[in-house]
Amino acid sequence: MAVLDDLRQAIISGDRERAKELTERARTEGMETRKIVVEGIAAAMENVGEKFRTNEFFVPELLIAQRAMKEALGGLAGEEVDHIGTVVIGTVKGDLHDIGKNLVAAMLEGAGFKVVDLGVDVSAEAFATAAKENSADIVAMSALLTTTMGSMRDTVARLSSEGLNTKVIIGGAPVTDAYAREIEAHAYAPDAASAVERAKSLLA
Ligand code: B1M
Repeated sequence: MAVLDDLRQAIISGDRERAKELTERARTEGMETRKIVVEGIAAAMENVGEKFRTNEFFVPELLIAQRAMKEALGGLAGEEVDHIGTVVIGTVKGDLHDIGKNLVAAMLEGAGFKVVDLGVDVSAEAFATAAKENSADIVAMSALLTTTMGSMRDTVARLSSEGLNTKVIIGGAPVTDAYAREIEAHAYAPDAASAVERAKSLLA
């Protein structure tokens, strides 16, 4: 679809205004929100991630594309969809990396979850409070620093000490499946697409 091709291109090249305008146009044309997110916005960011991995893009391009992604998501504001579950997501305490987390959040939203994004530097207490307030099915945590991974353990412990039976999914470059098992998180996902798959299976 031409509008989605143009939207992906606008995000990859970091053209914020065009990204928002194209998202709004896709919506006006009656395209499903999920399709716009999955095939437009998230697909563009996957491409950006790939360019980053192959050294075609560096940090500035990554950040510029991320801003365009946010603008595009803004073009969907106010859209009501039937949600399949609620996810509270954030980057853990002490950690300010949010590009991967935002990608995971966008993919979850595209898959039909209601996503409550707490941003970065999120404490165990803040995760627990938000999980309670939003009756969350899932708490999703991202960490990019080895030094902040411990915060995930603190959050799992906090959710448990507050008697919340919210499922926990974790991810981020230094995080592993073994670590998830060690801290008794319910799932680990290596990338945004598998985060969606794991989250869906946690609802079952
Ligand atoms: Co920082 N940084 N950084 N950084 N940074 C890394 C992570 C690092 C590996 C660079 C390096 O040394 N080679 C290193 C960490 C080393 C370590 O601990 N192992 C590092 C460091 C050291 C630091 C600082 C300490 C640097 C300093 O100040 N001395 C500092 C820390 C600040 C802080 O957080 N307190 C810092 C700062 C920054 C910037 C602000 C400049 C910027 C972040 C901007 C932002 O996010 N808004 C930044 C960046 C951009 C990076 C790199 C270059 C790129 C990270 C990224 O966005 N990747 C990174 C090096 C690298 O990865 N090559 C690096 C693209 C993104 C799409 O991938 O986030 O991995 P990623 O997400 C993936 C998966 O991991 C997964 O899905 C995503 C998409 O598929 N995923 C999940 C992520 N979260 C998930 C959650 C899930 C499931 C999957 O479930 C809930």
